[in-house]
Amino acid sequence: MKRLLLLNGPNINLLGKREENIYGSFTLADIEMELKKIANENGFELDTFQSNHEGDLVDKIQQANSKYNGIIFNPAAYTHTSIALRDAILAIDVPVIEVHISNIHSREAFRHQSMLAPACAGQIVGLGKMGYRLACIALMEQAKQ
Ligand code: DHK
Repeated sequence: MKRLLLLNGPNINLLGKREENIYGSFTLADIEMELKKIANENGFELDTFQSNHEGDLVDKIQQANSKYNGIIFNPAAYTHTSIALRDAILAIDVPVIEVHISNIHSREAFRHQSMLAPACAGQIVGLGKMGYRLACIALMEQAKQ
């Protein structure tokens, strides 16, 4: 069975309650349910994991080899700071698509740079929760080839 991982970083557990004007009113559970449904309809399993701790995210990425066909990853604030997450992505053979709910390029200057994007297969920003769906579809297409 082909398998995807939906990985979310710090404060994504607060979706629906945090800065709704930027992140919308949907919750992490909404996203997880939607992606599981899309994955299952296409014959994939989808696991989910959210953590506020950088090391836990590194561990999860390290364990992804030979377990997952792709990772949908919103690293949240660690996007802009984490060399450890970038190195973890570079260390595995699994394609990772970086997703941001908001358009990081139209926000504060410190959000414009992603430490992780150069290590990722692709990046989707600014499309709200649709970005997760598009990343999921792209990884399933790639895994079928
Ligand atoms: C989420 C966060 O928590 C921020 O730290 C990032 C990202 C943007 C998002 O748009 O999903 O800068």
